[in-house]
Amino acid sequence: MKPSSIAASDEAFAAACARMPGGVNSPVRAFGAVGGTPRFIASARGSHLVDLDGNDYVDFVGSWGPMILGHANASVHDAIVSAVDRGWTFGAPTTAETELAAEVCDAVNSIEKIRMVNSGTEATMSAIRLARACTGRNRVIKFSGCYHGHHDALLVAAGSGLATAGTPSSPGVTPGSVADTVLCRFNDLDSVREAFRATPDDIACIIVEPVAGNMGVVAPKPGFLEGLRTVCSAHGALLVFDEVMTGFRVARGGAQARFAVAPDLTTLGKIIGGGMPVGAYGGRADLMQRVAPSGDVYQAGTLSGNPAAMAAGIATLRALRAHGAYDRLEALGTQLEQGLAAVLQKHADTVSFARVGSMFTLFFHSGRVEHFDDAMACDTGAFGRYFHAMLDAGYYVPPSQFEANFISLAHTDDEIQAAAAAMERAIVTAHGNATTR
Ligand code: KE4
Repeated sequence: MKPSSIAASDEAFAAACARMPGGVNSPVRAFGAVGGTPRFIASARGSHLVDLDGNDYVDFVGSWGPMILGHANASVHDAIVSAVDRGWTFGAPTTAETELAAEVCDAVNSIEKIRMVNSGTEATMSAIRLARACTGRNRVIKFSGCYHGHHDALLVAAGSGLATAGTPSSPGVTPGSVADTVLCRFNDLDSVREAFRATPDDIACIIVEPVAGNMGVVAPKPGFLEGLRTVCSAHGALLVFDEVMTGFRVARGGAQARFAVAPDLTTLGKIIGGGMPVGAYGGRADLMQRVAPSGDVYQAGTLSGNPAAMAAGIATLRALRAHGAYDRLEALGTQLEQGLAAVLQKHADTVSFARVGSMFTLFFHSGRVEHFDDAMACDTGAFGRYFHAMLDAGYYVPPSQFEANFISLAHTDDEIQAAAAAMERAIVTAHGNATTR
């Protein structure tokens, strides 16, 4: 089903590019990795997006994870409107902040106290500052291919070899700001042990996506997360789980519940804001007490905890308490994977599929993707042809090989079955003659 027209998106993109870098407010949205015109969205409801030209898409991006209930969910909508009717930000405490804090703390056992911020980037930046303050140490271990937002210390490219000090991955990030950032390889405990051997007493924390979602979905190998816990405890370093994507996604208690590994600090975002700008960091009370004003670790935010955003998050997390919500998400993910079994077997030499619960990635790579080196070996040209075949068929999937797809509670069995069939056709198309877009 070719779109009837994308003339309105073309026009809107030209106007946007005249005013904003790349015509977007976050790079991945610009279709740079896949080519073509980004679709400007006019509206969304449930599992569907509609673009300016009236083309309808089944959505597997879900605003990059927050829309786990589906778009324009009635209870979330009503909660936001009700909050807005009372005035939507005061710069003063409200009970809504305590309500959302309680929802999160009650669901995530390792979080005894929490601080609301406005994005995942703010959450991870603040968590690292807190870890350094609480340990009196400087170095931070992160993993190649894991993304924790765009603050300087973690915008680090893979240096040569493993467990090496990273190099800036963006102009404007100074060598000094990444001098204490050490890069290891995801799913490779030896690279972590090597880092601790090099500086056993100066590593403040390890920050990790417990299920990587930013190199495509890469699950932790058995023992990996447990190994990080052990090595941190042995060296007095803190374990920080960046659950901005996995929090309330892969389980109500997050990946830490699914994999039964308790971090010292957790960062959150996306789903806890229900589509409004919310991030958070939290964990052991003795650590969180160091955050101003109860402690001396400074962090602040004009709109942190604003009641309209809190209302969206509270309504979303309360809706996720519904009996069977996560069983349903798991069932939809399983249905999709089973629907792909035949094509994945037939094309096992060129594609593989990774899924944890309701987040998944189709890799144009043979065999499991276990770390960033594997992900970097993907055939991104084939992925681009797959992407456009899906878009033309009415499916909005992430415009990059290195992202996660998300299933929501608004997706129906029929939509999942049809999506699997569309993915099968798109894989065949992707392997066809390479065509320019
Ligand atoms: P934000 O600052 O974008 O709210 O969160 C940063 C962040 C932190 N940690 C993890 C694990 C994340 O996935 C993210 C942001 N995720 C991307 C999607 N890969 C957001 C999409 C975008 O950058 O436009």
